[in-house]
Amino acid sequence: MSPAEIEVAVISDIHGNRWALEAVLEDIDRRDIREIVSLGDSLYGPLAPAETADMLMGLDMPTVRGNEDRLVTEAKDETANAPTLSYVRGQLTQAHLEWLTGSERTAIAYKSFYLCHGSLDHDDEYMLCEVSEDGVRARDAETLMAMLRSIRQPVLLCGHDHVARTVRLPDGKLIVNPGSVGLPAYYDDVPYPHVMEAGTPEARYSIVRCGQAGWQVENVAVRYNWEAAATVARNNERADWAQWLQSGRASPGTPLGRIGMNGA
Ligand SMILES: [Mn+2]
Repeated sequence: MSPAEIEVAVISDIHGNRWALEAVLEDIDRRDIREIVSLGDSLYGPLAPAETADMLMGLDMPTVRGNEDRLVTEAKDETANAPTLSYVRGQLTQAHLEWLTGSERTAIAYKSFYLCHGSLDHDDEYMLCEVSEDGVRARDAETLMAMLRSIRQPVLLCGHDHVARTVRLPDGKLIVNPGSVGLPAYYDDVPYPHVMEAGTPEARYSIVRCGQAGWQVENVAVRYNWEAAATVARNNERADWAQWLQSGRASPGTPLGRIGMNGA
């Protein structure tokens, strides 16, 4: 495949939302895009982890492992104080868990793409922004160029913060975060309390192409049945997830969860 012919759909952070995944895969298929890569955090959440795993296993695409995937595979039996984690573990078969364990933390795909879930070194650290006591702040170009110095591929694909964002660096590299297929907003308290939000409930993904004009990114937002997903979240005692799914917002002042997204 020469660079001029590359067209790849990038999906990330599905979080067991099979309704959103189904809609995104249909959209990708409708556009006749054949190549898909996935950036991890595929199954964790109070939704439909087993059905999501079945769909993903059938796709056989380059996939990296996210922090929540690691949490799911490394969880011990004593997860009583982590009801969502224990729900996910209870739904998954041995085959699902083996598939989840099979992904590496980083990968190279179609020669031009370097895949990671969070930052290059940590699956639970954001690439494009940093969180401090003062809030969430975008990393500047200098910092990002230094972080990517060892990467030879022209395009870095990353997820984890659930917000679609593309950064073109002065050295020519492109960083693409496709946003989240399955969870458009969340509150988390690690490393400091913060909110991430897409602002609308649609499922997000990106299409990355290389043609005569160089690398181009198209961000896509797909409508799907988020009420169905929210109902399942509510039935699994996660009113916080239900609210994030329905609104794409997790602002203070809206009914936030008792615990953060990573609070398991
Ligand atoms: Mn993550």
